[in-house]
This record gives sequence, C-alpha cells and structure tokens, in this order.
Amino acid sequence: MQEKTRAILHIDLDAFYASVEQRDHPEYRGKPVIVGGSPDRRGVVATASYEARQFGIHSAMPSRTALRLCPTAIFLPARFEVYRAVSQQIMAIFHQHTALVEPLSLDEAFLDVTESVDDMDEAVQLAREIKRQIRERTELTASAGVSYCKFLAKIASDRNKPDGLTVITPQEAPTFLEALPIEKFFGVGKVTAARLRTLGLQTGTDLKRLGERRLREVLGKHGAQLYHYACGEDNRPVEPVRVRKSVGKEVTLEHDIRDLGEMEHILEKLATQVERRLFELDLAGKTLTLKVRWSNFDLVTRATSRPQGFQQVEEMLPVLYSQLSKLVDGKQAVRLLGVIVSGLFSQQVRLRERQIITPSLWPGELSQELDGK
Ligand code: DCP
Ligand code: MG
Repeated sequence: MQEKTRAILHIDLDAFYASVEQRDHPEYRGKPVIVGGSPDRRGVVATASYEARQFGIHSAMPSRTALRLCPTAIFLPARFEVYRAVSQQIMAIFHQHTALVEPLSLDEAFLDVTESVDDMDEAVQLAREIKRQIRERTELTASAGVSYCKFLAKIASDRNKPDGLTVITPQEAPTFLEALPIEKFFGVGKVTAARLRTLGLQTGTDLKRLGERRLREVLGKHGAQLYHYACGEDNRPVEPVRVRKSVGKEVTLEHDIRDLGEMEHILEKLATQVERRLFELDLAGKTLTLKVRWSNFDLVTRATSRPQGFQQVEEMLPVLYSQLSKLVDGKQAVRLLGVIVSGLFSQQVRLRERQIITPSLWPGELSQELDGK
C-alpha cells in the first residue's frame, strides 16, 4: 500500500515581538516599532514592525543603524514574559489539532496534520482555521505554509507575510523548486551560497543538474541532503519535544551496601552527572530529591526545595548527605541510590529577565544571542 502523502503546516507569527507591543499599546499601531537594544547602547534590533521594515530595518541590525534609517522609529525593550505567555497560547491552539507539534522558537512551529485531514485542501482549511483561532485568542496575525514536507512548508509560510497562507502541493513542488534561489534552500547560509555561486549555481535547477555526487564532493554530507531537497525529497519527521520535567540519575548497586561513607561517595558521583546535564541544558531546578531503595525493595524519597534552586554539586551535596544520614541507620542495606532535580527553570531566562529589569531597560546582548536563529 502506498503511504499517505503527509500534510505539514508551518506557522509563524508576523513581526512577533513588535506585533505584541502594537497590540498592547494601540498608540504604536501603524507606526515603525523596533523591539530590541537601545540605539545609544550598542544594541541590536530583535525585530521590527512591518512599518519599520519599509525603511530597510530588519532583525539583527544595529539599533543605531535602524535609528539612522528611520529617526521617528519607536524603540522598545523586549518583554519576554509577555511573549512567552503568547507562545503558550499559540502552542495550545496547535495542540488542539495534532499532537505532532515541533516548536522552532516562541512564535513558530511545524505541525504534522496528516492524521487530521484527508487531503491538501483540508490541510489548507485547517491552516486557515488555526490562523483564525490565533487572531481570535491573541489578536495577532500569523502566516502559514502548507505542504507535504517541512522544508517546503517553511518556505511557503514565508511567501506571503504578513497574514499569509501559501500552499505548495506535491504537483507544484518541482516547478517551484526549479526556480528557487539556492539561498532559500534549508541549510544554505551565506557561506554555502557563495561557494555554490562560484560554481555558477543559482537555482534548484542548477543543484539538480550538478547531481548528488558532485554536490557531495563540494559540500560533504550536507551536499547530498541539498540534492534531495532540490528534488523535493525531505522525509524529516515533525518531532514534538517533550517538556523535560526533571534531570536525574540513579544507580542500582552491584551489592547492597550499609556503609554511609560509601553511599556518600556514590551520591557525589550521581550529583556530578546531574550537574553536568543541568549545565548542558542551561537549567536549574527548585527541588532536589534523594531516592533510596532498600534491599527489601522499599522505596523512600526525600525532597528539599529552595527558591534559588539547585544546579551545582556543591549546592546539592550538603542537602543530600543530611537527608541520607537521617534515613540510614546501619541496619538496613541499600540497593539503589538516585539524585533528581526537578521544578526546572532556565538559568538563561533568569539572567535575561534580570537584564531587562535593570535600570538600563535595554537587553542589548540579548538580541545578539538570538541572532543565530
Ligand atoms: N528574534 C530576535 N533576533 C533575531 C530574530 C528574531 O530577537 N535575529 C526574535 C524577535 C522576533 C521573534 O524572535 O519577533 C520571531 O522571529 P521571526 O524570525 O519569526 O521574526 P518575526 O516574527 O519578528 O517576523 P516575521 O514576520 O518575519 O516572522
Ligand atoms: Mg515570526
């Protein structure tokens, strides 16, 4: 049996931060609004309203340049807590229509709606409905792309911004891809595009004509992938990210142990691994839990919470040792030990928020961080 053609949506809010500011401050509507760093503090533009874009202003541009291009522009600091709340609203809308939602950032996501619709026409109707719900619940507009794969859905959503809805059907895809400039292909940045241009390649047609082997020679594995995109082949699944609730590590011991010192040593190792994972994820957690399974399989847990949270081994160990000493009496043997940090929060978010509420009000560095998006 032939597999059903997938129906993938890409939905992306228009001028996200700036639109939220215009929504919440009606006096800014219809005006050039720039959200980001202050022009006199070497800040950069996070985003610009469509009115401001007419002056050539765009994300990641120095705010000073933006001010020069449009001296009447209204500069505003970012209000992340508001943007995050809107993001939760739109993600909730997406989840009403499919469980397969892959957020790419606060304001955009892929949706695999294959199981929710019968064909592309219905997928387009669904995209229209989602746009309507976003407008109704958040007073914001989104642009939607509809296609049979991620790469084309994303390009489609960008076609008719703002408030657009574009479909690229499997039938239309080949013609569309042939004319597509190389820099529009997924994964082709400035460097790769320049490289391809020196080879005289401009469009999808050129990529296809060069062939998979040559592209692989020029760009390695990525070249092969690019060739497949040029042929309209992109099987990457929409991957919902599960919200991580905790970071933990536990070990079932080879032999049951009674010695407190030995247990402390194991806890230190476990805490070190938990710490590394928290650092990697840039997270800390409000609650630290010690888990002990006795030799008779009885399980006990002891949780400790504190507002500033736990992230480093030195913060965890005194608490773990103290809890452990209250449990262990030397009679019962232990067969499993575990360390869990939960109630996770992002260290980065805390830092950013702190930047924003400082007197300067301008999260200058922030936009640069987001630049790589
Ligand atoms: N952002 C940022 N710095 C960047 C790019 C984006 O801070 N270099 C932030 C501000 C944007 C938000 O992320 O509002 C979403 O990014 P998008 O790329 O979706 O841009 P917009 O939503 O602002 O505009 P568009 O209408 O083009 O989607
Ligand atoms: Mg957007």
